[in-house]
Amino acid sequence: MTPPRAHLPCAAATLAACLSLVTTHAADPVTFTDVTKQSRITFSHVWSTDKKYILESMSGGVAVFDFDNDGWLDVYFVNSPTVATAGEPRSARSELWRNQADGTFVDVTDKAGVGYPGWGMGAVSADFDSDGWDDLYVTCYGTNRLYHNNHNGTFSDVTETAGVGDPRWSTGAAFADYDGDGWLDLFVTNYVDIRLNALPEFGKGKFCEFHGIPVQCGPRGLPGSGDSLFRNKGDGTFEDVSLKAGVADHAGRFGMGAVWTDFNGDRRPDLYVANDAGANYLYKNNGNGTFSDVALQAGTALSEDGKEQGSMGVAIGDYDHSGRWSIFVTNFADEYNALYRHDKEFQFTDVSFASQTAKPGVPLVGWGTHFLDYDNDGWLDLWVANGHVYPQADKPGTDTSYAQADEYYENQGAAHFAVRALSDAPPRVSRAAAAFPPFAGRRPASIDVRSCASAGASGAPPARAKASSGTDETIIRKAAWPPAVSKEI
Ligand SMILES: [Ca+2]
Ligand SMILES: [Ca+2]
Ligand SMILES: [Ca+2]
Ligand SMILES: [Ca+2]
Repeated sequence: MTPPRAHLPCAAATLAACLSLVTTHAADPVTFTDVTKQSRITFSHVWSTDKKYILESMSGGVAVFDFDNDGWLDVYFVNSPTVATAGEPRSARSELWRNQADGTFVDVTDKAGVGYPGWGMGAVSADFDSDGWDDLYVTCYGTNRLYHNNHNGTFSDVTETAGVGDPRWSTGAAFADYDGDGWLDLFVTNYVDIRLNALPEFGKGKFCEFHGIPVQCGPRGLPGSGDSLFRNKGDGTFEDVSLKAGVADHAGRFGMGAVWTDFNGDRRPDLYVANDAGANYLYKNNGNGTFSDVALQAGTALSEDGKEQGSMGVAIGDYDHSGRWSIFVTNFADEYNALYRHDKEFQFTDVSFASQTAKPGVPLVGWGTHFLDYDNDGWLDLWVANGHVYPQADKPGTDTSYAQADEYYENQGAAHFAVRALSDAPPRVSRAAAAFPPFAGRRPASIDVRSCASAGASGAPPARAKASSGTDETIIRKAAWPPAVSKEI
């Protein structure tokens, strides 16, 4: 058991809210309180009003990690410019906020030297060099950044030496030791192949309208980008093994969330990749440095009726106490969020409608998601961050809105979930969500960060880390587990 404590590790947030979860005992209803103001975090994501380009709709990830090893989780917010400000390298400042262990945070970005990674999308932390200090990887439109933690509050950009820049438009990223050599390897999803000097014209074309209203173009109709797997050589450098490992994504699907999980218990992490507007990948680790995509036969590639869905976020968890990791995937509006129950080794059943998680998400655009036992009843519940990509969705005739309420689903323990309202959270345009492990402030074994583009899962310890991205508003919630029911992870 985790010892009781008076103060819990506060998280943070942006324009949006920092939501705290407070329960008194397992039977009480969950309530959330916005503590952003008290946390003193003032980060605000840069945004364009009209979002005329898909490039402006995907950023806003967040990483939660203890960069200074004081036992308190700190928060890194990713920022990005707009197309109009793209030529100004300092127009968008990403920020690192240090947890002061009293419910407040302080901006330590300038000293840390992590304010301007580029056109940031998401971030993930992991100790890639096994020196005991978590490092930071930021996915970008353009070259990604690997920041080495110097143990003194500063970071060094080691991207070039490490060889993990990947100049394409990257969104999700996740670390795991896929080959069992003791060194964390890095998988990166890439999204759309798009150039600033050749952007598709707003509202022009069949993939550039929504309910008859002109909107940004894509991703359908635009070329996709392949993905990358970088093998950690243990000497500060990585080797691009995407092709030989069989995860290069020759099809050029629009990669978003990625999460490593050992689905069949052979101690070799497998990989799930959520692809926007395309079939998702489930890469089985063959144990010899290669992977096989078994998503179609496993039943986790498509919707129940065989349609490609606009997948963004992924959560992994044993929500039904079966001893197997199941998969939850968030999708676009007019699609349902998919819950794939893991029945046998690499055999899943889509139980979205039966579990009652499907319908509530249909009008919404789902992004970051987590399995998390909010009410400490022993059953993993679900959180989904929602928000449309088109500000034009607020126009009459769409039956939806740009800002959308996040959702959480209470696991009722009989393979059913009930959607619950957040009492303290107005609708927003959310992308990312970060779960704070029920660890009462101590450094967790694995941190889970998610976003528009990424995935991961609380309650499931599958991956060492995950990345994410989001948009204008990044929501982090503070999860405070009552001491009486705190639990180990
Ligand atoms: Ca800290
Ligand atoms: Ca390190
Ligand atoms: Ca490795
Ligand atoms: Ca629960």
